[in-house]
Amino acid sequence: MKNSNPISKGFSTFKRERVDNYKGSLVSTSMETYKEEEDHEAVNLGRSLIVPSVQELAKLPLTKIPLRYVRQYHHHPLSDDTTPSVPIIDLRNLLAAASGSSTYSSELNKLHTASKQWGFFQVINHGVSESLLEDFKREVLNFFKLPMEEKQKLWQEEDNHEGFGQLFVVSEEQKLDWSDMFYVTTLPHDLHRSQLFQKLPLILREKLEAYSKEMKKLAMGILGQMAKALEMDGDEMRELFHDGVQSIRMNYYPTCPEPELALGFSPHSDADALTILYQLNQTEGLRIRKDGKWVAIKPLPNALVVNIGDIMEIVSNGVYKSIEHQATVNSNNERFSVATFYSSNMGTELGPARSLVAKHKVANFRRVPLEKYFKGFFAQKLNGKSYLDFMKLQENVT
Ligand SMILES: O=C(O)CCC(=O)C(=O)O
Repeated sequence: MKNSNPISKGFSTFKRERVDNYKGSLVSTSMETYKEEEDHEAVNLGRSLIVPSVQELAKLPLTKIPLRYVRQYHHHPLSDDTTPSVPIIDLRNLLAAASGSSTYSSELNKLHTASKQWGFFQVINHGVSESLLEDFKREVLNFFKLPMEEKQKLWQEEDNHEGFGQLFVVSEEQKLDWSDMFYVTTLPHDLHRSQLFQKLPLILREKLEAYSKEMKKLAMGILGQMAKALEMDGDEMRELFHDGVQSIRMNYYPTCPEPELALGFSPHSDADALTILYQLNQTEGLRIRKDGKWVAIKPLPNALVVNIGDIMEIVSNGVYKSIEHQATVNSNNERFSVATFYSSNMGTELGPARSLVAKHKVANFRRVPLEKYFKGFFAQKLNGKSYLDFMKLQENVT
């Protein structure tokens, strides 16, 4: 069933019994009971309650934000100038230099250290053409500028979270982020929700397809280098990821009249293996948690931000770390970003790489079917790194 208008829809109009039914279905997909159940939704990995458009809200002459967006402040301190900034990896030194050269070894070592200690790095000389980045950016900006009547046709539906809206909203009481997003599964093609794809503006669809292809190439290139750095069997890495699940999330953070009270994106770690983030404009907002402080990641021209997700932490048997991050908002500048999430192949089992378990002589995480893992992730409110705890084998927790 199609939703009612997301702007005029009040927070309380969602029927109570529907919420309760919904919660019931979440319990049955919880990660604690990996029981096989009849699956009528092979490609439906999640849903989220429908919430109003923040872009429309931000057009109103507000001096205060509605209570549902006000956070209780708790914040970890911000880093100061003594905190180093996130490492920068020159991919040309990895993908084009001879593998025995000192340039290659020192860049591989930087990648390994960044993935272990930061879980985040920026990549330069990544090989994605500037013209594609520019074209895609223009179309994403135009997409968010579409009139609301057009966007409504692309809004999330009650039974599936792809489209415009917010993710991870599981109750009417939950605090909301000061942002709108558009979420879509892009690869493999048979996971496309074709009814959504067909409604996208043609030019955006073309650029999205081209961008998605480049992001897969980039993710596979980085994963190959990570296999070398981890001393993991390269064939095992390729086997796990060659037909991986990719989804893309376009984020729009409008200016906010009370930025110190709101969050653009709640603290979370990503469920995937590798995320590649394109910060479309030069507005800062991304913060990562490092040694108990929030460190800002400054947008660098022509760089992409890469981060380790929970799947990579699991596959690497805990060597690489997926790091909590969040997005802040500000009163002067709107912000746009696009996150591309890359995960292992659907239909596979998620768990530590067998070649690493043999090397480490211990498995630090359990094994579960990938689809169950995703359904459990999307069924809950974002809460830092808590979802990864489901996967840890208690006796080996680090
Ligand atoms: O916009 C950002 O900087 C953060 C986005 C993000 O964390 C996400 O889309 O998962």
